[in-house]
Amino acid sequence: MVSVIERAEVLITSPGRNFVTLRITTSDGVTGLGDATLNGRELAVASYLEDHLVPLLIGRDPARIEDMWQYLYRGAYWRRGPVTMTAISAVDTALWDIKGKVAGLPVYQLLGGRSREGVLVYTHASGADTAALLDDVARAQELGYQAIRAQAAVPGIAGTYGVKKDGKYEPANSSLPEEQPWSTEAYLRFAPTYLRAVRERFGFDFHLLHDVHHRLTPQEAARFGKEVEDVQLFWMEDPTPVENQEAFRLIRRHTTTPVAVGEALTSIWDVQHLITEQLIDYVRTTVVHAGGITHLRRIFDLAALYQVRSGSHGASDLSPVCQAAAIHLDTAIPNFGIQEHMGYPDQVAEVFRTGVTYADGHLHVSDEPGLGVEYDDEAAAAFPYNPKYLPVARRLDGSVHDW
Ligand code: EZ4
Ligand code: CO
Repeated sequence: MVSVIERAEVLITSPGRNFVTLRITTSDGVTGLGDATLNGRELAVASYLEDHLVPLLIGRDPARIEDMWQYLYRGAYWRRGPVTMTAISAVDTALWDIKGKVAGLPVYQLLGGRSREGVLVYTHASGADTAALLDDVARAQELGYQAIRAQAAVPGIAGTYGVKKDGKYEPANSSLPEEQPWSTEAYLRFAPTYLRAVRERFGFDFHLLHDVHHRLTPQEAARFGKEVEDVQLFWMEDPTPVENQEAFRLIRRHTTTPVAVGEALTSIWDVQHLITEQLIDYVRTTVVHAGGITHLRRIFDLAALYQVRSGSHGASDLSPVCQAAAIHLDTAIPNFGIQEHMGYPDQVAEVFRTGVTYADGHLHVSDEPGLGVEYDDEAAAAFPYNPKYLPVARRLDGSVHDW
């Protein structure tokens, strides 16, 4: 008897933050997991899966991963978009998990095997001011991190992106979007000073990263990149909003600071121009939002032709299922660059048992078949869905800015 997809369940839980997970079960009793979390829009993906994809999956061959991707992508008629692509990602990831379990192999082996011993990760350091940021960088170094992202609160700008409260950073933290003030002028005056302070105190023997988080115009980003060249950033992330890929050419013309883009993008077509015109250095698309392992591999292969390396998003809204899939892919691909590793609220480990381990600034895959992640339904039931939104940024004159 050929194995077919017998069941597909959409699981929603909130162990410290919301996660949506797809679990596919085959007629042989093999299960696969896929992350389907879209921060602040969770139920839209849950409905897309439950109402529109699950009925299409039942009875199909779980081994035909590529065909399933084409069927769900082309079959939607409507192209791309985060809700559709996150739903497709969940199916794709779950099928890779199943294929690994059926083969008795970890997913990285199915992707061609190991290209590296461990996956270099960067962690987040932040502070309410420069002194607090420096303390947090010291803490990250004590934990062995060799790559650290630095963000500090801009004086007078409450809720600056990326700053921890009580040792934790969770931007999706209110039941309606928090509105936060933004001043580009204040940021441009302040940010170079704390990045310099980090290098003055800790030197150059580690990778320093910074996330601009879409806040600057291309010209402002060019000026910022140029101004911090002496700091030798590993990258400046999302310097300007990415809808207009051509905008990055202006930044490129003015600065040698490397550029990383892609966490909010969902397909190879969204990064095609950025990659083929060599307008970026790192592509940050992820398993969960860019069409699963199948499609992310395609993006990274295109990137390799242009010496663009991977730098996948790995914030806490990407579940341990996405993280495990990312680490398998990062382990296998030739043009891996770095992987974000933000960590999770403590309760997450009660729901998701992951084989991914951290040591000396690197994450490591497990050799369990498939992705190596288990989902505990009983633990998950104790954490019901809890609606949360990302903030909205407003300029000091009250107009909406990119958050
Ligand atoms: O704002 O994951 O680099 N990391 C980031 C994150 C994103 C959130 C959005 O859901 O930019 O903090
Ligand atoms: Co970012």
